[in-house]
Formats: sequence, C-alpha cells, structure tokens
Amino acid sequence: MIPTITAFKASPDGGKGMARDMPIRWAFEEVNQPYNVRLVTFEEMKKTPHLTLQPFGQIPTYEEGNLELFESGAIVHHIAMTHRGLLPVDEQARARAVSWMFSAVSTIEPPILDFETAGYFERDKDWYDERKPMLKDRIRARLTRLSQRLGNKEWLDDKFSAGDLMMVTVLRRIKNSDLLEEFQNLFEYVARGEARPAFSRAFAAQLDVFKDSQKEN
Ligand code: GTB
Repeated sequence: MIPTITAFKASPDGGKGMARDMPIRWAFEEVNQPYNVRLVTFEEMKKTPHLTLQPFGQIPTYEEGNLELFESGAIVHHIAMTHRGLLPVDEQARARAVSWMFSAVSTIEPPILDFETAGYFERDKDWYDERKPMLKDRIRARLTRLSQRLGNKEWLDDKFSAGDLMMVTVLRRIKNSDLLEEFQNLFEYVARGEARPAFSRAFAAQLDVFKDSQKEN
C-alpha cells in the first residue's frame, strides 16, 4: 500500500523546503518508497478530519491502511524501521542512529526554534536586539559540541542514517543566518546531505507544489 502524507497547499517557506514534510519526502526517497501527498490549507488543518490525524492541527501526517501517524521524527523513524537503508541492521549501531534522531529534535532544534520564533514574533519588542545575541549564543553552544563530535567524519556515525537525515534537516533551518558558516564542518555536512540524490528528488517534489500554489494566486 502506498502511504499518504500531508503537506502545506501553499508553504510559507517560499519553496525552500523548510516545512516538515521535507524530511519525510527525503526518507521515502532514500528507501525508494513511492508516496502520495494530500495538500491541506491552513483552514483545513485546524478542523476535522485533519485534527483527528494531527491533534495540534499541523502538517505532516502519515496514513497507511489503518495506521495513522503524526510527528515528523516518528514518521521518519517508522519509515526507517520498515524499510532497509536508513537504520543500520546492527542493533547497537541502530540504537546510536536513533539517539541522533532524538538529539536533532530535542537538543539541537529547541534553541534554533527559539531564535526563529523570536525573529517572527518578537522583532518589534524593545528588548529584541538585546535578546538576539543571547539566543544565537545558545545555538552556538550546541553547534560547538556537535561540530567537535562530527570532527572530520562524513556522517555522525559510520554510515548515513536517519540520524543524519534528521540532523541535516534541523541544521538547514539556520542556513540563512551566519551561524552555520561559523562551523565549517557542519556547513559541509549539511551540503553533503543536500547533495544526496534522494534529497534532490524530495526537494524538487516540494518545490513543484510551491510553484503550483503560486500559479493559483
Ligand atoms: N513537532 C511537529 C513535527 O515535527 O511534526 C511539528 C510540526 C510543525 O511544526 N508543523 C508546521 C505547521 O503545521 C509546519 S512545519 N504549522 C502550522 C501551525 O502550527 O498552525 C514548520 C515550518 C513552517 C514554516 C516554515 N517556513 O515558512 O519556513 C518552516 C517550518
């Protein structure tokens, strides 16, 4: 059965592939699993039936037969667990890869999200300019350790895994700031992820959706 995911009908990211259907598309492409996409508007996301699939009224979701999932990390994990190619067969290596998946979303992403959210919603506050360097320093603290751990390796563990897929996805969110460039090996790590053929196919698919949404406007 071909799984169906949901994505923004009109992504606010301007086609940059920043919304969270992107890691799922990428995971599908890595394991050569075809998938369908149901596009939803912001309005539809906040109502049933979408709310039944995603309790917070967000994308992405995943449906396959009677299995319904939400949370992009959990969906990537499910794809990786049910196909070869994104998690090592060796039990310990697999557990390490899953640690990196969690690390991406629960250690690296939170300070990045704080910084992003402040940029969207707090820019006009009189304390924003004072707070911004502090938020950037919190990201730097995490990136410093991550950069040290990656060193001159290609991927976080021996081979590319779902851990790298999630980590690259999270790091892409700061691509437009100067932060990533401060860490040359992380900058190159993200570029390596984006150079994977599976990433390119996923990126092109989401860009097509964005271009179509522009035609409709
Ligand atoms: N923890 C959930 C997961 O990982 O699945 C978070 C899902 C989530 O944040 N979904 C966002 C959403 O549906 C879209 S991806 N937001 C609508 C809402 O909450 O009402 C986050 C996102 C949105 C936009 C950009 N952008 O414009 O650059 C980037 C990322």
